[in-house]
Amino acid sequence: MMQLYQNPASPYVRKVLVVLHETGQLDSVDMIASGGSVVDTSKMPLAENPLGKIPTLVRDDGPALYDSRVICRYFDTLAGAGLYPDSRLWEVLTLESTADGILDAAILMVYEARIRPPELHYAPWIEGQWAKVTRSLDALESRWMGHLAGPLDMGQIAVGCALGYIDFRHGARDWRGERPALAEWFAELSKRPSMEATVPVG
Ligand code: 99T
Repeated sequence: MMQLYQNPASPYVRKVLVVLHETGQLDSVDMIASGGSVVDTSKMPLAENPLGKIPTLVRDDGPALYDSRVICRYFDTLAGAGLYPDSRLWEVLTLESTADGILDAAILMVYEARIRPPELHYAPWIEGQWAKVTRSLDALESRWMGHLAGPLDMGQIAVGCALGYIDFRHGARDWRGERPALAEWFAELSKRPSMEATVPVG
């Protein structure tokens, strides 16, 4: 049985869980509770993933897989689910990269506040991270809505997980006001059972 090191607060883990839901593979994975940070690696799968991050997937027949992009594509391939259609592969991968970049910035903001001592907090750095998020959301609103309206693919799943994480950790910052199309799209996506079952907690 494969083992997925995971935590219900992690949006990268959520990408994998949504893929498992959407492709009917939940039963093929044992969920291993994990978590931590760069300063607390005691529950991280360090032997399997030297980066000390989750998600990490341990397989019976080969090296462990990481990161979320690799694991999601692996499960898509196992199921032949078509979440990376050839006809728009580069768009899907770039959309997933955009969503993951939003997450990277949003999480660095959380780590800055949670891990670094208050006297070392640097407001321009925090707002620079948030500017990455808002520029990316603007790009989604102005350039990607046509793609988002199409059949479900990995780019859409990643964007859904990114928006869910902004609500979860940065709920005080209103991202919907100036982006009505994206907000409406996210409200619809959130009704999918795979999204409802994986709402972040922690
Ligand atoms: O950075 C660390 O040392 C530990 N952090 C993580 O493991 C986070 C958990 S989300 N995961 C990643 O950074 C994975 C990124 C990778 N590129 C991927 O898998 O796509 C924790 C969120 C929270 O607690 O708010």
